[in-house]
Amino acid sequence: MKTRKSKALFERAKTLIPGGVNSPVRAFKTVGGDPIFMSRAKGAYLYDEDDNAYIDLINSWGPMILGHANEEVEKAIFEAVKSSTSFGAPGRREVEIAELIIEMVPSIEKIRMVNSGTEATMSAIRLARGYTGKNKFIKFEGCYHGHGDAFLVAAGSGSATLGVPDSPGVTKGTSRDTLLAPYNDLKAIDRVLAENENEICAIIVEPVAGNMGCVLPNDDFLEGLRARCDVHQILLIFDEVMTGFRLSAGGAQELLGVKPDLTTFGKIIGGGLPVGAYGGSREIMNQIAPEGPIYQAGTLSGNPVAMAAGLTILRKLHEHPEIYKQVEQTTRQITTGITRILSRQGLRYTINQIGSMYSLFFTDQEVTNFETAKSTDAQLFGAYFRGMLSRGIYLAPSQFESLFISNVIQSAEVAAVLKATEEVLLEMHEKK
Ligand code: KE4
Repeated sequence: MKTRKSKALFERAKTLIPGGVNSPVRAFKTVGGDPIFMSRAKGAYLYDEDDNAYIDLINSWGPMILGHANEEVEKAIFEAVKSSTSFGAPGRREVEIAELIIEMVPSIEKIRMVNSGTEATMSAIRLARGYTGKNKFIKFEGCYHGHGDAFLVAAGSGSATLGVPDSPGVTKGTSRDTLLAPYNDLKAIDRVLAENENEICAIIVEPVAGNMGCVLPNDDFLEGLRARCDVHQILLIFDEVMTGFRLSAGGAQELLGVKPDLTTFGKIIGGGLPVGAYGGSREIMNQIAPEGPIYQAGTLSGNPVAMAAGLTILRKLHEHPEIYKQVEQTTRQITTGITRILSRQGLRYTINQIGSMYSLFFTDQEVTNFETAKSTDAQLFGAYFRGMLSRGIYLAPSQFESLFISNVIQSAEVAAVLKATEEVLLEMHEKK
C-alpha cells in the first residue's frame, strides 16, 4: 500500500504539532506504523492522501452514524455558512436543537450547548459540586470523560493507550477529589460511599463504556448506581458523549431504562462539527449562569453552522428510528461473522457488542472492566490493526476504543471486513 504522501505529511507535522497529531490516540502509538493522513471521505469510505480507500469502522470516533459527507447534513451546513459562521448572539437553531433534544431524551428539561464532550463533562461536574455543595465525585477506572484535569485519573481511551492514567500537570489537589471504583462493581461503590459519607456530589459513568474498548454494564449496575444516588443524595451523571443518539434516539438511558440526573453529550450531536452539551432537570440546570450562580461560558457555543449540522442529523435520527435497528443488525452481522471465524481457527478471543458499538479483545477472558480489558495482548491487537489497515479496513488504532458502525455500511462492506479478518487472523497465527 503506497503511503508516501502520508509519510511526508507526518514528517512535516511532527515538527509543527506535538506528536504530529491534534489528538494523541490518532498517532498509532501502540499499534505501530505511522498515522495515515486522510484527504476526503464519502459514505462508508475514507480516502487517504495516497488515494487508498478504507472502510471506516470508527466514523470519527462516533459522530458519523449516517456515514461521511451525508448530503442532508452538508446541505444544511452550506446553507448556514452563507449567513456568517458565527453570530456571537443567540440564534433560532439553538432553540430548535434544545427543543429537539428535550423531546428525544426524557430526563432532560433544560440543556446548555458547549463545544466538546470535555467541556460538557467539566461543566456537569462543576454544576454537581455547586448544586450539592459537595466536592468529591466518583468515576470508574477505564472510563474516559475528556481531558479535564479532574477526570485524568485512571482514565481510558488515549490516556490508557498512552499508559499515563495520571497525567503530569494534574495537581494532587485536583485528583484528591476524584474517587475511583472498578466498572460494574457495586460493592466497591458501597465502600467508597461509606468512606466519604456526605462528601460526594456525583457519580459519573459511561452507561455503556467505550473507552476501555466496548464494555457493557452488568444487568444490575446502572440501577444499582441510581438507587445508591437516591439514598445518598448524589447526582447520577450519564456521560453519553459516545452513547447519546448512538444506541437509540434517547441514548443508553432510553435503551437501558435508567434515568440519570444529568447527561452529557458530544460527537453525534454536532454531526461531525465541534459540539457538546449537558442537560438535566430545570431545578438543577437553573443553577447555571446567567440564571444561577454557577459560571460556564463559550465564545462559539451554539454556533449556527454546528447547530445546523447537529439539527439535521438529530432530526433524521428522530424521524427514522429504524436506523438504530439497521446499524445494530449490520454490527451483529460483523460480530457473528468474526465469532464464526474465531471458532473455525480455534481462537478464543472476546467480542463485546451492543447496538452499533463493538470491540474484539485479544484475550480469552470475559471483558467486564478495565482490569480484564487490560488482559488483552497488545502485540496481537497491533498486528490485527496493521493487517486490517493494509487490507483497507480502518479500525480504531487502540485496543481501548470501541468501533462504531454507520448506516451506510452495507453487505459488501461487511463481507470485506470478514474476509480481511479471516486472512489477518490466519496470517497472525501462522507467524506465531
Ligand atoms: P471530546 O472532548 O473529545 O469531544 O469528548 C471527550 C469524551 C467525553 N466522554 C466520553 C465518553 C468520550 O468518549 C469522549 C471522547 N472520546 C474519545 C474516543 N474514545 C475521543 C477521541 C480522541 O480523544 O481523539
